[in-house]
Amino acid sequence: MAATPALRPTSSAPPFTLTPRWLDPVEADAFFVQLLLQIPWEQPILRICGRQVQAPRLTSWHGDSGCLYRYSGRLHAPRPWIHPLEAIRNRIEQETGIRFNTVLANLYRDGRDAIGWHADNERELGPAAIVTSVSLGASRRFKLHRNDGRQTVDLVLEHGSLLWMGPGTQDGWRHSLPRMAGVHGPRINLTYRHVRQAADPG
Ligand SMILES: O=C(O)CCC(=O)C(=O)O
Repeated sequence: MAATPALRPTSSAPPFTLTPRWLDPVEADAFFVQLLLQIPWEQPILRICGRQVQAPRLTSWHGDSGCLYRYSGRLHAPRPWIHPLEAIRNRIEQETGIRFNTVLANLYRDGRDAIGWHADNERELGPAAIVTSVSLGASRRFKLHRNDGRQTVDLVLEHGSLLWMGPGTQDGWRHSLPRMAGVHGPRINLTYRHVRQAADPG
């Protein structure tokens, strides 16, 4: 499989690239409805400063069996792939040549749901992790901030867009999806990742 240059940033640019309308709108509509209905959404509990709080979003973790992954203070075993998640993964893999064995699905019910500043830099993802993020449903603002404080980038993640977060994004930047007044519709986000397993080199 050949890598698609359009999805790859140049060395002088930030290590992420947004492709709006990566999915055509009709296809994106169909995936959105299927995922909304088929994913067993749950509201995770986060441990913050010793307190347990409900995350302001619903999630579901899917992937190859054996891809254990620690986030929000807990070790998660993935649920099996479902057709729409696998179909989108196959499309990304065909275009990039990169293999992803897990996906975290997030459902933001409206503009009150959000995710705070963080990096997807868990040990299981290895150094130079690549995370590919597909957005469906309501458009939301997405912020990236360089760890050295020298640059902040605001993006709008629209229905059907693909955000490629290449090597250097998770170790050099943090990202967040802030609350957004006036957003009444739901948004689904899929972040495809490669979780290292015992058999992986390195
Ligand atoms: O919803 C988004 O676009 C971002 C999701 C995210 O940051 C994550 O799952 O780690």
